[in-house]
Amino acid sequence: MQSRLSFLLFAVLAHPVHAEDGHEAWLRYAPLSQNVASRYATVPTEVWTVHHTPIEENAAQELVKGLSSMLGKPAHEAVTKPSGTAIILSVAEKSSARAQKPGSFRIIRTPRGFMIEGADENGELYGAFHFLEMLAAEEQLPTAGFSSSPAAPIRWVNQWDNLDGSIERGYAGRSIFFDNGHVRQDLTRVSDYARLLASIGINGVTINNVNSDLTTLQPEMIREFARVADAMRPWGIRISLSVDLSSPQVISGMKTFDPLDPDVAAWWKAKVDEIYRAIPDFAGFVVKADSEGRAGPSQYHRTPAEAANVLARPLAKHGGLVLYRGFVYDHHLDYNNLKADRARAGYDNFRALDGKFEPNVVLQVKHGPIDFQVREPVSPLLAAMRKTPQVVEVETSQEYTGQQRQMVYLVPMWKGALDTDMRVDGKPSPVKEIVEGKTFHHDLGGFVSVVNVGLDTNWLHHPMALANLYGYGKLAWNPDASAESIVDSWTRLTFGNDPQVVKTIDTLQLNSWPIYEQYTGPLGLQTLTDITGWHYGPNPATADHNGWGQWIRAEHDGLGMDRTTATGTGYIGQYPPELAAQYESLKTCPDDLLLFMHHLPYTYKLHSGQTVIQYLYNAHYDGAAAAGEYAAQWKTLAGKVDNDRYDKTLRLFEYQAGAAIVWRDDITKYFANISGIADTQGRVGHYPNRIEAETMKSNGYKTVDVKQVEAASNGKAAVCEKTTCTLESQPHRDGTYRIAVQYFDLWSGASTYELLLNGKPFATWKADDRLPPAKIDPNLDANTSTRFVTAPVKLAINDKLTLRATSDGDEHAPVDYIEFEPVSE
Ligand code: GCW
Repeated sequence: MQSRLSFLLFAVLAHPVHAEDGHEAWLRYAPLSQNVASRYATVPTEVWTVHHTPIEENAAQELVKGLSSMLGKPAHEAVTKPSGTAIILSVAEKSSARAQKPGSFRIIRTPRGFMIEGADENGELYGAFHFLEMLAAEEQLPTAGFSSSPAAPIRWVNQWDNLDGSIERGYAGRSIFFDNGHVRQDLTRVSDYARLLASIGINGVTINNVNSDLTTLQPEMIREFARVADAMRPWGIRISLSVDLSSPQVISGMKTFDPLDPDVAAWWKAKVDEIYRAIPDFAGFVVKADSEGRAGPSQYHRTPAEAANVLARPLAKHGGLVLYRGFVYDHHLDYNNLKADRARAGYDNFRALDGKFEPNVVLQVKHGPIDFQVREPVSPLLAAMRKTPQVVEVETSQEYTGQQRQMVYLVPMWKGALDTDMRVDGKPSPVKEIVEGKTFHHDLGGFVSVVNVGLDTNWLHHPMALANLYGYGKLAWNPDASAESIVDSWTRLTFGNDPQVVKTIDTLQLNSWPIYEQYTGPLGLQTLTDITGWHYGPNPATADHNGWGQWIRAEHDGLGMDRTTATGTGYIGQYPPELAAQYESLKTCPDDLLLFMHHLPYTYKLHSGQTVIQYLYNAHYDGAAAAGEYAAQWKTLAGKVDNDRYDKTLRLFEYQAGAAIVWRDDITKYFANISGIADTQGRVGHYPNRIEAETMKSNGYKTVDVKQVEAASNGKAAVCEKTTCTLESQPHRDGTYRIAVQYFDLWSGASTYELLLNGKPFATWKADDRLPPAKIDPNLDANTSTRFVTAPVKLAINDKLTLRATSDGDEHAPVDYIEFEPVSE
């Protein structure tokens, strides 16, 4: 023990400079200024824990590491009970622990220092992290005592990791858990992830994709998963697995997987016992069934309850749970049926089963009735299941919200869902209290988030995206915490306490969701992305005329889904009466959900007095303009943020500015075309500063049609047919301009582009981004459309601007247009 301690101490002191690659996320323990550190002069540097269990040891070591680094004086773990001042970690006496929720902790100031007392070992760990967080955010330490307990027992994350190492809807590199069909040999990253999760109070991880690999429950795999459980256990985290209901058939060749077949029940019992032999604290199963092509009980005309129960019964004696997903819907809906409605599916499939589940089955319900859109109402199922405990599922992975290339702080959106008062029986019943078990009196319930961290050094790719993971944990612990206070702590821990840094980043984050909503899907239209593809760039046409049911019913005369009980699908009637009445009436339906609930003419006037169509235009222009400001705001922090994270964030903000313009133009053109109503401000379809590539004098470029017409200005682009090609243009008048080049950056190659003014090169860049591969041949679409913008340059009308580009592989240096953005002097 002693030698390990002195080694750790040495390691901490020998590396006072933090490498800021984002890996430490909010656990950087950056040294505090001397001034601030002196305020904590009485904080003991000796840490003592009674039992030295692995969890306690991690808690103690975390304190040693954090205190040493932040206070700049070596802390250490005592080998024998300290006689002087100390921070003492302990578990509460049995009788008082029993009265507290698992995971609770108290921090008590004593004459001899501090006592961090957990209701259990996890509580000690959470208390230690909380103590360190107070220091890192420069907060005052409690003068007497402080106590905290989690809102609900289930605080899990789901990883959609496949055993081959890929991750469904993951945007930060490959799996930290798996590679090539196996658990990775080196699980260092897994331990590091467990530490991060523990620091925000998470206690469970479902390590594999809900679209579960059919070999998941093979005996060899179970032995491999046990290694993951071993790596996470010292951080108080239990693992669970996503399982496919056809496993008895696929793994053991049984004739059936009918949940009511006794042999099938016996199979699950034996399998569960086998798992517990390898993983004694296994947390349970997550089940996606009869959903998006997964096998399910419907094949045998059995109910989800019958399926869930056959798994739940053998788990019960080991303390395991089944989290059965409410995400069950028909993805072959008939678009021509005006009563068909995917949003109804959760309630329609599960409502009648309330009371039929075993006590250790929990329904896992996405917060909205569709699928993690930029704005949705809350799922009516949450209010309908009285006898069944529920967890609400939110998505940290930004599938529909910019895929961690764009900044979207999601906590305000989640708060909106959790705070929605569903008025069950006419009484206050916010969603958070339903899942906490308060409304319907359950001991079980809580929170799940799809996270999908990957091997990227900073876990989620965009430095700003980590605020969502941090925020999810904080909300799962305490859903009453505000989005403002959460991001404020995150910023302080992640970027330091400089007031300008804190204010700038807090403001950027807090505005980011409403801004993203403005340019990607206002008025309850949901994210107007390519529903049938990558869920990234704009493609509103894909919402309609298919079986997926993410319909917006954009027609010539009107727009939106009529979900009223009076004339529509009746979805609104699934809510308790007060909420239903609010959504049913145009007078009281909030504008931001209007087109989710109603089908209306484009000329319908909103509460603000604007027409629907003009609001759509304005929102897209305002949103894109606001996103275009992020980089300038970020630049005010130059020199105040370390270079690595400064540069990475700046590049992403510059990229987002361009992506927002792609969204703006695509969607406004789509609605202008379909409605035939012009933008009263004359912006949509008129781009006076643009010169289309296909109209420029070219050497080697050829004009091509872009199939997703709105994705390219004028529906056309130019591709280079040789190795190196050029395009020439001139400004319309003298002036100072930023020159924007709109091009397509494909997954496949890395073309080089160069701008020359009167033959003299002045800007160059590479199209080496790995944007989602487009499906539409020739791969030019709104996912890959990218904007490069120069610094301001003075141009005269006769100046010759040349774009010289070199193709790479099958990326033929595609160009859409060049825009001369006037800069006011
Ligand atoms: O949002 C959709 C995703 C699917 C996902 C599914 C689900 C794992 O596009 O990729 O599948 O939801 O939640 O099951």
